[in-house]
Amino acid sequence: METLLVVAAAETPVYRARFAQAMPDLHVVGTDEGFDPAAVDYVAGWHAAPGLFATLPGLRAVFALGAGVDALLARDDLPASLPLVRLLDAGMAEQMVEYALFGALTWQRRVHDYDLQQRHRLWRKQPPRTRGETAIGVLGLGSLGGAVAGELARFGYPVTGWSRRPREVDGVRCLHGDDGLVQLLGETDVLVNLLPSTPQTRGLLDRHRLGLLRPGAYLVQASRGDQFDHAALVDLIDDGCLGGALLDVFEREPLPTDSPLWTHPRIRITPHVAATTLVEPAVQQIADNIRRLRGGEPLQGVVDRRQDY
Ligand code: NDP
Ligand code: OXD
Repeated sequence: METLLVVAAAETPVYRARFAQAMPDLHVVGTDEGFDPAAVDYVAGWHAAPGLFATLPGLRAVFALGAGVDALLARDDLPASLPLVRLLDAGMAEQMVEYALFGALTWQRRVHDYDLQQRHRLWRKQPPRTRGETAIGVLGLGSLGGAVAGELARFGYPVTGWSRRPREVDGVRCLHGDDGLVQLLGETDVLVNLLPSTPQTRGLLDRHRLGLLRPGAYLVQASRGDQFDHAALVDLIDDGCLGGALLDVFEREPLPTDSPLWTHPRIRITPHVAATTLVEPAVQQIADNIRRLRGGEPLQGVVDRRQDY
């Protein structure tokens, strides 16, 4: 019988039980109990102890319990020949749509302006903004970005998306390439970043590129914290060039308590919860992939090691 090792910190018992139920023909073990490393065929998890994969000689595939695989790719115990498989949507796209919509509405309905006024008991109407005049830019048009771009367009926002290769998303103007990025930034009021963290995207939103956004624009940063310049963001907001930001991800998580981002009146912080992995769809997707692997069928969500996502 094949063995699946679950590595999911405090959630290990929950995943272990659910995998065992979904795949009775699989021996499911967790890092919270004793297991024979030589017997492990598959790992499903995140935050595996350093070096763990090197102790599993029979490992056939690693299934990430998340969409982003930058942390797994940064490890030195995961050979490039081993299939690394990530979650595709698995209930996260719907949550990400809600998060991006929350950011778009925060800018459109001037939530930060009115929050500041409320602090001063100030009753002052600001000029209204319509959805039609709120230009949304979405960086990344994959499982999550594609859903976000499409749903925000359906909600009535003019949406432009950007990807590495040419893409088509219903109702969305899709751009690619360096010129496409410059064009998107210059026409965007609300920028939603859903690019994976790769050598090409780390530091992408630097001072120069953030400065290309429309005056007063808003950043929704939901992918990874190493893609934007924190200090430049604060400076640009303080100078009035940008209107604020909704930040879910940071270079260091938890965000250190002395970070100035915590107390900035035009920055809203959430603790990496824009889209949370849901046990049921995650287990179903991984179980389906294990069945595919056994049947010699192609797996869904295999990471392209040449592109790092
Ligand atoms: P996908 O791999 O499905 O999509 C990635 C998109 O980014 C694709 O459209 C891809 O282009 C584009 N892209 C990648 N590299 C570049 C580049 N150099 N230039 C331009 N476009 C590029 O990823 P997901 O949508 O599933 O997830 C996106 C990210 O969201 C994850 O990597 C993770 O970091 C983050 N995330 C955050 C969560 C949170 O709670 N905050 C939860 C889940 C995920 P192309 O279409 O051409 O391949
Ligand atoms: C993910 C995440 O990548 O939670 O799934 O950030």
